[in-house]
Amino acid sequence: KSNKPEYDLVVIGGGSGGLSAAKEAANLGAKVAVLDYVTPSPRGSRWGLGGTCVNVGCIPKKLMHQAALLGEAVNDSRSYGWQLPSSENISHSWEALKDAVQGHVKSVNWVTRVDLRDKKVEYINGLGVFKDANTVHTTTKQGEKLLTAKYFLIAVGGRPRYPNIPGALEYGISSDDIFSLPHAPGKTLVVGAGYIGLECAGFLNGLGYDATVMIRSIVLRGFDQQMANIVKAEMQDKGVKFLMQCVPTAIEKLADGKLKASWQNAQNETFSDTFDTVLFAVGRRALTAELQLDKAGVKVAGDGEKIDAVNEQSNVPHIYAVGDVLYKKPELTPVAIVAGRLLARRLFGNSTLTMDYQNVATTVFSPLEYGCVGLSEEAAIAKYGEDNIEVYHGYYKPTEFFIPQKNVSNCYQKVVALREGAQKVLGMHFIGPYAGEVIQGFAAAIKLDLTIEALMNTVGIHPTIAEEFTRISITKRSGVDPTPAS
Ligand code: FAD
Ligand code: NA7
Repeated sequence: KSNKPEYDLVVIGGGSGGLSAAKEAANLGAKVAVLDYVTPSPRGSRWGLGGTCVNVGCIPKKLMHQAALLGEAVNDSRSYGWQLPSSENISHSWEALKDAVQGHVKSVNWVTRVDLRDKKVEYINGLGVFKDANTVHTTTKQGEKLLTAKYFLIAVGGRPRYPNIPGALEYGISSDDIFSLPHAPGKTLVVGAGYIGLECAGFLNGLGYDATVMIRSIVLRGFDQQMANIVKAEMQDKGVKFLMQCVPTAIEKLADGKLKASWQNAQNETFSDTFDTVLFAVGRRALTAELQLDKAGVKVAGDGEKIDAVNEQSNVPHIYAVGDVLYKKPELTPVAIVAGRLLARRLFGNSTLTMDYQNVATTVFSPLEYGCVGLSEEAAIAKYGEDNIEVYHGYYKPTEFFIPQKNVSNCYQKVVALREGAQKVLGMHFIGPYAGEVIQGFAAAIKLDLTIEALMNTVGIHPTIAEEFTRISITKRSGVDPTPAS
């Protein structure tokens, strides 16, 4: 028997990053296997091939956000002349939405499987565990299997955390469960104010459910805090409730099946209320403990969990990592996809191109979306000093908001730039409809060293909301009121 490894590349985790690397490697002629296994959530939710984004992340989230936006559009449309039945006669079916979303997810699972087959990537539905630095062990329906490879790629992503309080695991749900919840969620408590918590509370409120967000400290840690608080203000205007500086202490099930949530505030005062659903969005845990990394000699970062890789390479030279499992890298699908693809090209395609993790654009799909790229105002000040930063900002009024008299008080944009010379743009922030679509193109401009001068010399597309960025003129330093006159 030869000592040559069976595969060129074994990928552990068939999500955004793992699949991208596997397919690119196979395209370049490598012999590749992908292991993907989903451990059911504490509530028993399970799903197919494709990872978090497709099954319990970006995709079902965006669809439910869209469902909520359509509810708003139904109301707006009356003022545009649509003759609709009275509001009491318009209702929304959670079951119909859930079925449509799950139908789409299943079709993506299927297409993903076919794609792997076409590209000659072997898919193994089993949990991968390192046996040693050159061997991964797995158990499938067909039995036990040992896989040897020249290179390994850890792309296991993460799963929601639960707070360590009585009843959390038994009665709470997470983003792993909400998109396939068989019954309407009803009155919901969302614990956590990261983007996942806000997005879930936003679409639940938009679909007509009573939604409360419990916040331990601040909203959207890591994001520009002025923008984060405008996102919160708009959610409040739309009816979402916020419990500030509170942490949950227990979840109990009452005789009528409802959930009693207890919590305390910063003064240690205790409160409780009943809910139909309690959704935890308190962060995610990287799935490295299950891998037995010590057997392969792979070290984890200071957080005891993630992998601190350099150009996706771990401390063991032939073992790599991409995606959410990476330490201090943006946890976003396109980041995992691009890093995986570039890595495969370096391993099998003579490429030297490495992943640029800077200036990655992202969007919070809150009811009024928040898109951003680059530095927040506070990060720019911390890096360059207040005297060296110019912040341009302004409120704006989307044309389509006038007729239905929608709330424009939270439509706001901000450009953070260096103060000197042509004023290099460091960050762009936009709250409004289609914020992701607005920001994407500007992200390319920032990669090409966009300046305020170039932005001001760009001719807008009228009437759009994206053109607002070409009309910036008011600096925060000037103290001029950034509210438009009409
Ligand atoms: P994953 O996609 O999580 O894939 C890892 C796979 O590996 C999973 O299938 C897992 O079951 C499997 N696995 C784990 N351990 C093993 C093992 N030992 N053996 C075999 N298989 C294993 N990103 C965006 O860009 N835009 C968004 O709008 C967005 N919205 C989101 C909304 C929600 C609710 C969530 C939870 C996430 C969202 N994300 C979004 C983040 C995005 O989903 C992740 O960044 C992305 O999926 C990470 O890809 P990955 O390849 O690292 O891991
Ligand atoms: P985030 O962005 O890590 O946010 C988690 C939120 O939950 C945040 O508001 C936390 O407050 C809060 N939190 C964390 N632990 C607790 C406990 N025990 N009790 C109450 N509140 C808590 O996670 P998401 O789930 O939104 O997103 C997952 C990942 O995707 C995230 O890491 C991003 O990088 C991408 P805090 O601000 O810490 O006080």
